[in-house]
Amino acid sequence: MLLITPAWIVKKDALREAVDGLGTRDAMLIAILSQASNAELLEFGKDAKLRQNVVSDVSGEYKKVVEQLLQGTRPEWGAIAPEAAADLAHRFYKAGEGKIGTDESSYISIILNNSREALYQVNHVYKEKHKHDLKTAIKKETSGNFKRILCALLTPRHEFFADKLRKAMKGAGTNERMLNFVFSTLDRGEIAAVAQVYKEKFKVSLKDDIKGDTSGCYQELLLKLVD
Ligand SMILES: [Ca+2]
Repeated sequence: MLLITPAWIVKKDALREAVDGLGTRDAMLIAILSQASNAELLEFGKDAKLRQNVVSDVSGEYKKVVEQLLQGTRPEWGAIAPEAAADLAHRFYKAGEGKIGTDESSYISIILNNSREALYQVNHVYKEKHKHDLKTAIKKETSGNFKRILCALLTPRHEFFADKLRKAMKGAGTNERMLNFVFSTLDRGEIAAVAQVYKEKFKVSLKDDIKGDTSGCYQELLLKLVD
């Protein structure tokens, strides 16, 4: 059933589940919100009860990012002029590594008001100038779920899901919830792209890890999806 339900409905259910009951499963919340399209984010935000549950479960700077994401206004594509990328890289430095303390709202504003493509350009400039990337800067300057969601927003989509699958299988036990989420929300083309990144990054095929960490019909099903 899971596999023929439209992706946005699976995501919405997973989001509801992540904030239901005691505590929040932040890894899932971050995976859903950081990789959803604007149309999906708006769909989640329109459900008043769900929106309220999500927003009341998070706090601080992390909450600001979540609230802004649910507005569905982050540009989804588009490169920017080289000068604009250089300017943003400079602002990013000034907001974090280039000052005592951290200007979190500038970090949020830069990351949530630019497309992944634009941020890739900014990252390139930043790396040339400061010898490491934006994520390294974020890890030095921020912490907790705020750090995690900003890093998730900067990670290329296929790499993000490759990391999630690896962790779901190689962490303690097997996180079937996350495996199901990834396999039921990505289409075959995306799964193939994720499998390729997986192999490059972890030097082992996604299929081999699935064989090592799952069994029975479940394993067969996952292997079919990777084919
Ligand atoms: Ca600083």
